[in-house]
Amino acid sequence: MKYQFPQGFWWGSASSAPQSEGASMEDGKSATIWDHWFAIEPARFHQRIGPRDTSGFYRRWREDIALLRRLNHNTFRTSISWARLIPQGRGEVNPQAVAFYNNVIDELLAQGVTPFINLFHFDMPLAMQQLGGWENRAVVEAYAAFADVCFQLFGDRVKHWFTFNEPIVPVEGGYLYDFHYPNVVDFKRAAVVAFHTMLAHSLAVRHYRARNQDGEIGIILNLTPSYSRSSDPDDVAAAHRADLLFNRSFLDPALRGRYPQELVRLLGAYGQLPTCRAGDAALLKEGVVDLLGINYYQPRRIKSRESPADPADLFMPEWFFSPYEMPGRKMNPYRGWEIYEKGIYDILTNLRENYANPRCFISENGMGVEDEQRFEQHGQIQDDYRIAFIRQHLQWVHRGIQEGSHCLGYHMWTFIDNWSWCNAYKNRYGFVQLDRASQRRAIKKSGEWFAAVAADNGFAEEDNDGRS
Ligand code: BGP
Repeated sequence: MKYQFPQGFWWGSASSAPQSEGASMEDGKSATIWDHWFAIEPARFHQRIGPRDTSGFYRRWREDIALLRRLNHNTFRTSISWARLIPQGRGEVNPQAVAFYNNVIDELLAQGVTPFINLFHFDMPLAMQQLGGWENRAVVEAYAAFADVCFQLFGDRVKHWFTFNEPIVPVEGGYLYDFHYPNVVDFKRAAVVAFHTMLAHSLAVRHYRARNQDGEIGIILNLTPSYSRSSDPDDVAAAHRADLLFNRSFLDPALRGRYPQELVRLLGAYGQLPTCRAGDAALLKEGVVDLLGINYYQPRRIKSRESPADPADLFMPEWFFSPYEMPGRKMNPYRGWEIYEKGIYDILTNLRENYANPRCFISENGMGVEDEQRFEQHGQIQDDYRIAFIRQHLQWVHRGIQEGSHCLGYHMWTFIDNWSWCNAYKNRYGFVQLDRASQRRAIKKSGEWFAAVAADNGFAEEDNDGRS
């Protein structure tokens, strides 16, 4: 049997400005929270490698786009750095940044690779964070103005826009679990950040639509399907609440233009709701997307708590559930994430059955592996585990499509080994190997496999190399 994908299926990969550009304080770019955090707490970063030290896309864009072509990508997602384009967060536009992004977009198009452009990938300009970041509505306005500048400058050629990548991650990292700057642990502030992010999203969507540029605008969400340990009603209720807090908190506004009543009631009961102003509800309604990007890495397994939370403790999502370590689960031990391929299909099914089957695509899926050089033979990394990972996920995507899901593409995280936040270069994700010292690039076996799949628009079941 052949897994044949619909004509025009998007084959590609995703990247982001802060993880690939480097030149993080050059040519007029100002600091983001990552530059700042690294400057004050370098020990929080694996081997003290910070955001200056990337695969150097800012200088090597032409070479990298040639590699995208060799990988047979028909689409590629990256982001525009707000701190590069508008160094103070609002006001003056940096002409060097305009020239850079114009070059990248024009070269992608010239090579037959359609650019998908995202506007925020965890990279808050420091100047904006100093105003309070997403807690301050002035920053919401500034972000929307930045988005509008991007539409104005690049919207003649870019037809697929995304307001945010994984907007819940800065909420979790920066305001709940201490893995992003500003390292706050405070649920109420986290809820404000989450709410204001969706207002910023909606305002950007409003600006985009006002321009009538004949393209589409979406958002990229990391969806983590919640599976309960058992059919015990307490486990099921716990999984349901985890789903409300971690998936539906962004999915519902993005696809339905409003928050789930149940979530509003739950947070209201604990005094954790952000303040809503006149006009907010109407604005959220305008934020319903044309296209949903789905990042899928891992499921969330849930059990009920053994004892109720102590009201004297800090209010946290875990008041409502406990994480469950399922015996026998398949793990990616390097990243500590469970691999559960069927999750990708469950997401598509949920979207089809409960969200009117939106236009969507897999915008990230991938496997970070440590010490990949040990798999090198004759100068090429033999990452058969990555090929198996992709193939097994794609089989479930294929099944979802056959059952009617409106899934338009599959993008891998990521094109070339890149800087992964606090993990820096610990785990490698790319189709292309990066030698950090020499900056030499070499296509891995998975890159060749993927290029063949893209050229064929599918792959045969029995075929280990993906060639027919
Ligand atoms: C996603 C992000 C990416 C990327 C990826 C891998 O959450 O959108 O930016 O980094 O995960 O995760 P990590 O880098 O944490 O290993």
